[in-house]
Amino acid sequence: MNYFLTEEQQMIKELAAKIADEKIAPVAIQYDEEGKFPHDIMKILADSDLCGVYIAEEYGGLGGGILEMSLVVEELSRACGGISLAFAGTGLGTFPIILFGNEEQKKKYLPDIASGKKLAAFGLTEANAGSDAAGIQTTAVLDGDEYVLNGTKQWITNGGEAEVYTVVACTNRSKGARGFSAFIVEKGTPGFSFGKKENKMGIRASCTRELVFENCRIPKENLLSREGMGFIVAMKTLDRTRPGVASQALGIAQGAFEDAVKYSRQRVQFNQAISSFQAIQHILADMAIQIEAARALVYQTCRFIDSGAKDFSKESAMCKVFASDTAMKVTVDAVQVLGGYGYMKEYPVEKRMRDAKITQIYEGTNQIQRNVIALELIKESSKK
Ligand code: COS
Repeated sequence: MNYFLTEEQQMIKELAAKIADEKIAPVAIQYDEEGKFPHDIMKILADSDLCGVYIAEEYGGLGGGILEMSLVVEELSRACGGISLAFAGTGLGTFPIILFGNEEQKKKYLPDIASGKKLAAFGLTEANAGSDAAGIQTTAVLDGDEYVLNGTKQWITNGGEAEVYTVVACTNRSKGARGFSAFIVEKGTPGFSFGKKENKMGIRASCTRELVFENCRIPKENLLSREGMGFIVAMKTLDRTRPGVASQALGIAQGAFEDAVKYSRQRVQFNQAISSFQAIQHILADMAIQIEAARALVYQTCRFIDSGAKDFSKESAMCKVFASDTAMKVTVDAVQVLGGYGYMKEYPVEKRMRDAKITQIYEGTNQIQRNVIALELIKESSKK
């Protein structure tokens, strides 16, 4: 399908694809087994100027938008859904600064992220605040010229590896969702430490840790936007980054599809390649249909967001649901096409299946996405 990418978008996609094929695919299984964080791959992305594709040129980026970011995530995820997350998780941690940072904050943090010198992470989730994001307990209390943070964030992508953290904490409990505020916290700040590295089913090359704040004092200049805006910062960030999760899912599905087609042409049973059997052909055809439909929805959503649209929570949630459900179905079917070999660790499809699962869960479960979509539909209908 021709998606009429601009020359620059095509170049970005091809560059990411080359890195994926030459540098990531050969090490993906090893990184998964060892749970190794891909600092070396991030260095390659940095040297190729890809770390800042979604950051404005004035802050050292390439000046692209959500589509450019998603093209990179898709291509990297085609090789490894875990390694790609060092890049995508940094996007999640950076968007609060892009969207709500003042000039000083942008100048201070964005150039180092754009150059790949620093990674970022986003701290919202807590042990008792997952889908119910408004249930967070971490507090930030203004004391003189500093905020004092206390609490623990859970399952934070790039936790411990990133240098820049955007963190949501409660500044006024009585105000509910309007009582949260978002802050930038730097690694190395006294009182800010990390929990152990989580042992995960998939995306094992990505690093997931707790962020622990114990009387952690940060300058009040690190407040993003103003007090009370933390929930909005989080929601507006997620509206922009959920297409990135969709792109990760899309890339994982594409990789599994390519594995399945290749294997079906090589594997001989009953004296013929199994690709000649209609039972296999129909599975491959269904995979291709779902992947192309997901790609069309993801790219169009990205373009809609990049066009300057005001409200796109529904579309963003739709592409995240559709692409992640597609990734789950396609990767399970890819394992089926490879049969016993698909179940073995020397082939990458079982890893792709494990990697796919998280895309239905993080940045808001697919059940939460369906809630968001339904509430928007009802809201739109009531206006007619
Ligand atoms: N953009 C702007 N504002 C938004 C918004 C959005 N996408 N979504 C909600 N808001 C605003 C609402 O308008 C409301 O504002 P007012 O206080 O002025 O009325 C406020 O935020 C609270 O919204 P709401 O009442 O809908 O909040 P809920 O507590 O019901 O939660 C959901 C809404 C479930 C959608 C939210 O908690 C959510 O997205 N949960 C999933 C969190 C998630 O993705 N976690 C993963 C963490 S990152 S890996």
